Amino acid sequence: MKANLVFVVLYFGLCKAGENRVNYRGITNWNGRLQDLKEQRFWPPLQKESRFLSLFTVVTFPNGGCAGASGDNGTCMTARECSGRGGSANGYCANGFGLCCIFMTSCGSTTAENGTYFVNTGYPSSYDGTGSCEITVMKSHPDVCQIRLDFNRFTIAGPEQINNVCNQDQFIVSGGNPIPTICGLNQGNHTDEGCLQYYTGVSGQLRSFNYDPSSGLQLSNQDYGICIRMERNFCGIQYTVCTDTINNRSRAFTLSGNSNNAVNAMIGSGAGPNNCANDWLLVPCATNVGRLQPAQALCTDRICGGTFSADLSMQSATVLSTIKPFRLWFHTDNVEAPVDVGNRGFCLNYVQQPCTNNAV
Ligand SMILES: [Ca+2]
Repeated sequence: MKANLVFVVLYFGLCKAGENRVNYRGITNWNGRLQDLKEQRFWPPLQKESRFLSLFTVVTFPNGGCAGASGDNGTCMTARECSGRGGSANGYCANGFGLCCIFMTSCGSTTAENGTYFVNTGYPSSYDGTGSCEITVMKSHPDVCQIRLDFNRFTIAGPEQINNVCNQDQFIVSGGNPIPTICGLNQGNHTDEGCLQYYTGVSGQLRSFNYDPSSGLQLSNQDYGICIRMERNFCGIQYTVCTDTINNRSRAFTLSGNSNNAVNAMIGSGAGPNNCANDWLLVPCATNVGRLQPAQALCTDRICGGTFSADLSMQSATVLSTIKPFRLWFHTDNVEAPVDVGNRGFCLNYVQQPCTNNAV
C-alpha cells in the first residue's frame, strides 16, 4: 500500500542568454511603453509626442515568469498562445496585456513548457495503487542544456529498513547522466543534472534525500554532487550540523554505525574502523574551525560516522572548506545492517565566508 503525492515543477536552464518575445496587437501609446497606457488614455501628457498617438500599434512583452491568481507560477503570454499550447490562463501579467498561463500535466504527458507542474493522478488527492506515472520533457529551445526539477510536494513510500534500498516506490530520472533512484520524503528538495542538488545564497541548508530526523532513512545506492554557487566576494564555506529538535541525541549527521548509540566522526578513505569506505560525505580539504596550528595544515576529505567533524571526535564541529567551486559529494553503498542501523543521512547549514576573512 502506497500513498503517493508528487508535485514537481520543471525549469529549463539556457546555455546561452536568450529571450523569446511574443507580439501582442492592441491599443497603446506611441512608443509601446506598457506602463504608460492608462495614464495616456485618461490623462494625456503635454509632451509634443502625444500628438502622434496612433490607434493601432504593436505591444511586445517578454514571455517571462509570472504568479498566477491561484499562487502557482506560470509564463506570461497572450490568451491565444496559452490555449494553443495547452495551458490555462490564471490571472493577468504585463500590466494586463498578458495572461499568466499555467501548465499542469499528469501521467503519460509530454511537455516542452518551462515551469510545468507534474502531478499524480487525482491530485490534490493522493494516489493509492500500483503503476507508473511518467512525463517526457522535451527541450523548449535548442540552447537548453539543463533541466531543474523542484519537488514542491513529494511523499512516496520510503526505503525498506534493513539496507535502506528504495524497493517499493521509486522516483527515476532517465535520459541524462546517471541519477540515483530516490524515494521517501523529499518536499522542498530538487535535482539538477551535474550538481544533483544545487543551492544559491550566502547561507542555506543542505539535506540528503529522504532526510527526516524522526523517521527518514538515509538512502542506499546514492552517488551525486551537491553544489553551492560561490557568491561574489566569498572565498570559503563553513558547514555545521542542523539542530535536531526530535531526538535527545542529534541524528542530523548519521551516515554510518549504529545511530541508536553515540557514534564518533570518522574520516578519510581508508578501510579501517574509523575510515569511510562505504558511505560518506566528501567535503574537499575539510578542516575544523578553531583547530590549533600546526594541525590546520592537514585536511581531510570524506566524513562519515555519527558526528559531523573533520577530526576523529565525539564533538560536532564547524567544518571549513576553501576548495572552489563549492561542491560536496555524497556516496552510499547498498548495505546497512547489521553494522549500520537507523542512519538518517545529513542535514547541514552552510555559511559562505568572505574573502576578507583571514581564515580563508
Ligand atoms: Ca551503506
